[in-house]
Amino acid sequence: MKNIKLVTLCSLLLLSIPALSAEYTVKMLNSGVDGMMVFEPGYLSINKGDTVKFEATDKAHNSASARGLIPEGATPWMGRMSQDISVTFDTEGVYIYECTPHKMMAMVGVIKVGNPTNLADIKAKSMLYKKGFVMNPKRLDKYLSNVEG
Ligand SMILES: [Cu+2]
Repeated sequence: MKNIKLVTLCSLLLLSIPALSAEYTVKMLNSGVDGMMVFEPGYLSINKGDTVKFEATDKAHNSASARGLIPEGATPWMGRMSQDISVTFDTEGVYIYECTPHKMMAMVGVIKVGNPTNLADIKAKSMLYKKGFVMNPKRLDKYLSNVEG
């Protein structure tokens, strides 16, 4: 009898795991708290298995993972212009993403999923990436500074 109760309890615990994953929303905006052409919030700290919905609040934006600036083994994404896209993060680490037409204006964002084991690598690689920005050169550094080592 005791064993049956234990098995039941374990089953209930297993069933409850998916309910723990959360969904976040990041807005694509022409103007926000961090300036013109921004993702808001531009920095997010989430857990493995959580989902982020990039919302086309303003039009003519998209969300795409920055080439080579996501954890090894993670799946890249490329949202369509002016459309929402939901991305579930199953690989831990630091991700940089961008709006394809406004990357030059530093319309970029950072998501930390669980343990940021690739932070040093991302910081090093972002040096070259930032050279493509013609405005808001400090924005990406500001977001990256939120990632606790
Ligand atoms: Cu944009």
